[in-house]
Amino acid sequence: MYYVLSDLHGCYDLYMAMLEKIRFSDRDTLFFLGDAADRGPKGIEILEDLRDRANVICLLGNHEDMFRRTAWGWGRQLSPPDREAWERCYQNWTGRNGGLVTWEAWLRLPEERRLRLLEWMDALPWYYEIALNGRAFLLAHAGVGRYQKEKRPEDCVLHDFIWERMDYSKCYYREKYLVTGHTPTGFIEPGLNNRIYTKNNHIAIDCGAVYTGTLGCVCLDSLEQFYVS
Ligand SMILES: [Mn+2]
Repeated sequence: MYYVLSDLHGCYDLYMAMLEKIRFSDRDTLFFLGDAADRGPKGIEILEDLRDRANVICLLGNHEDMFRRTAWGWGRQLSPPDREAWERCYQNWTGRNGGLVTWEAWLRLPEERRLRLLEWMDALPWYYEIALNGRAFLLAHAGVGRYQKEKRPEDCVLHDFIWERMDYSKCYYREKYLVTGHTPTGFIEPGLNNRIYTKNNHIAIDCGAVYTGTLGCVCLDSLEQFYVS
């Protein structure tokens, strides 16, 4: 079976509880749609766990992107404009976006583990397409920003997949489901009560685990939903 998770944000225990709930095995595949770290405490542990499983396909989220940009630029001799860009990236990540806990944990790692993690994040795909049981899915962290009907995923830039917020009241693709995290479903539909949003060929799975204590997961084979709290 194929399962999708996203936005763990350091909630390692919920992640493990979900793997148990879905009885995740070597015969299954897990898509993780990004944002493993930040806000919550155990992001590095989650990232390394995802990386080390042969049957996990991890996509890049905006938090992994801020993490790798900050970490690669750290301690380098940068020209003044690059230095300013790095400062902005660092402040945005560690300040507004809850990355300080991850940054401090990363600095405590031995150098070999630090570099291995960054190199792995650099190689993460930005989106993934899969067809199963007659349904087609386009998976990305946030969506397909600056959407145009004729625009293909391969024509998008990274920002489109990891930062843009979609209009969930709109059906972008008639022939496939757009599966995303990034925007907690409570913001999409306030009465949703920490449940996965499924309308207009969107499957939005970020139930805001780090805020709500509820993690959602969807099985792409059956569209069955799973929750742990
Ligand atoms: Mn995000």
